[in-house]
Amino acid sequence: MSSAKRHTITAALPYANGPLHLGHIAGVYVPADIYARYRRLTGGDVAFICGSDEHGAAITLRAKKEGITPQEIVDKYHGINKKAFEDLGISFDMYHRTSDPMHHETAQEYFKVLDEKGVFTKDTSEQYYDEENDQFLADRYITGECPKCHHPSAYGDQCENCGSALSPTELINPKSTLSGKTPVLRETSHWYLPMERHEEWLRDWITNGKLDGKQHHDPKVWRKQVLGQCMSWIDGGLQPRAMTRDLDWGVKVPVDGGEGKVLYVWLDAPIGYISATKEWAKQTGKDWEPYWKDEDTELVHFLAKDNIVFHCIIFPILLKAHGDFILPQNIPANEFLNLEGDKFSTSRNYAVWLHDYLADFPGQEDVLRYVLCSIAPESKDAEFTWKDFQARNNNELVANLGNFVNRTLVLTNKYYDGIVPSANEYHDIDRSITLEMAEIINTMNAYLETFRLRDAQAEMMNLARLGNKYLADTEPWKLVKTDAERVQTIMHIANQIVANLSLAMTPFLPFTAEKLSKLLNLETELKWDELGSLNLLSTGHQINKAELLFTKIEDDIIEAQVAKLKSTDTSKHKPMKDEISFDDFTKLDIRVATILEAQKHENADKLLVLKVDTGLDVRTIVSGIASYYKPEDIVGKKVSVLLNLAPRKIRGVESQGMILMAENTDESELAFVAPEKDIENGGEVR
Ligand code: B3M
Ligand code: ZN
Repeated sequence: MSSAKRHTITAALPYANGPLHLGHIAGVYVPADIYARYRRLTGGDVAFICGSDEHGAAITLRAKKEGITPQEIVDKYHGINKKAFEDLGISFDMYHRTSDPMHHETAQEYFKVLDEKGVFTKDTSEQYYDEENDQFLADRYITGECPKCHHPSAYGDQCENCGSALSPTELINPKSTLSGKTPVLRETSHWYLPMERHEEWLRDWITNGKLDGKQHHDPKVWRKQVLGQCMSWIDGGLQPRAMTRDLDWGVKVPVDGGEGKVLYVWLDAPIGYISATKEWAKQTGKDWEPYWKDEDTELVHFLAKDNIVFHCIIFPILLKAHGDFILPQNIPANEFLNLEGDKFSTSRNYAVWLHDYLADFPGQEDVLRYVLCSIAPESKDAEFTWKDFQARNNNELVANLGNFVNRTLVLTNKYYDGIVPSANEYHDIDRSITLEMAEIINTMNAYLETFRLRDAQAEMMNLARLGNKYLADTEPWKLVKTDAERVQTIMHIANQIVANLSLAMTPFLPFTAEKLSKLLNLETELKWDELGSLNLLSTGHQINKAELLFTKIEDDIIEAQVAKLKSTDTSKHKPMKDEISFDDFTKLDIRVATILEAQKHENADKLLVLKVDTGLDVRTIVSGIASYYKPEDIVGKKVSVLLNLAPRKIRGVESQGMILMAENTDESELAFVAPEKDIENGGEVR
């Protein structure tokens, strides 16, 4: 049992650039919530902290894509995500946001302390620059091949495939994500964190759990893949890392020379945990500082593996370099959850969104919590399938947990009008229940203490299995006519197991725990250290009528979800348009043509104005291909032109027809559609 007086538990701040999907929930938020609830139940003074991460390229790129401002993007998704967490019972004490002025002040104050302490080095270097968009490129503004694992689309600051932290100049064949073009190099200056200076203490802290010569934590309780990723990063050689950016959206650099620059989002966001704690403390009349500065506080960060390096290396350096702050005791990062054989993908819209699940499965929040905890990717990537979701609900929640509780409550109402009967003489089987229950509870607690939440939940379910087996072995429904006293004992014990279950399930299934507490008519909250007792419900206690805790999920519901997933997955071609007749097609007059001239549209960056020889005439066509082609590169190219499209003015220029283009669904590439042999201008496409 942790001896810490206080528990500061953080969950990675989701970017407020889109809705949450089940991969986020399984990887970070259900595990964090289980742990926070467990710590509260065991009497801990808990600060469970999260909020929206509202800066960085992830936000501004999404805003650009949706044609709205970054503030509008974060306002939209902060609200959606905050409500979705609440509806799933993720019990944050504070869900804050990094666009809040109080966070800006906290982050700027923190930066000034580090700057005054000489923690940073100031350096001028060549950085990638997109001339077309007049912007330096960092983080998600630039993409290229990862130098470590050769994943084709790593970001400028990180490869999400192998987790490596990168610098843009390390990328192979870099491209601007704004223009798609190869960027140029330009000089700029930034504040750098010389991480190599921290290698020695970091190595000792991570491998031995030691800090400043004292035992800080037990490294054996850290997950192997976390240790592995940290050590490969340290062994790979820590590099200086730019902690400021040439951007206008973010926390402004608060010292001279910082004009036009903001804090790197991975400097700003983790400080968001601290500012959120300050906000919580202000709202609850507490002092925030012990939660971040007192050695007697256990600090734990919940996150997914692509955030390990920021929480195990960069943020600890920033915490230690500041001097006032404690370091995390554990970072139980999860691996990734995949979906029906593929990766979750926001950009491809390939996901089960949390808000969709909550709308489609009202009252079944705990089913999702249960399934995601059951398959949690604690040591390796895991898979969510709708079939497995259905099976776990029907075979485990309904047939095991729900069935045991229902049988006990129904029989207690049937035999005793809902009054818990007395326990008479114990048989061996009764005595063994106490022992088996104690063993299950001890094992569950041990798993909870060491962040093995999936195994802890499985132990909780073993309580239901124990109860079902007890009823099956004692068969009170057969004895009730011949041995009433014996049945009283059996039903007394069965009710005690149900009461233990109602308490043990609380961290995992909070909604069901509350419902069951009402069915048991529990006036006062049971205490966690009472778990294992066979006297939680005193003889004579009146329980309420039985109600089903879970309901079977039928095949048609699952089939509809699978179909929905396939239909919204934009990566496998957009869904086919409505069927047309051959006559409809013959109305289109498509010809082979040649581009004679090409120039940029003077009023629109994305447009080119083309002079095209169609074999019948030479005409002007305006085309939205400026992001993919330079005018000088396409003169003389063969193209296919839709001739008989009604002429229309585009930004003041009349366009007479349309150039046919082929485009990847994710808009990663676009190309002319042209005959693969030399067909003359005017040749018909049919
Ligand atoms: N916003 C989550 C991500 O990388 C990131 C976490 C910040 S926690 C300080 O998707
Ligand atoms: Zn990589």
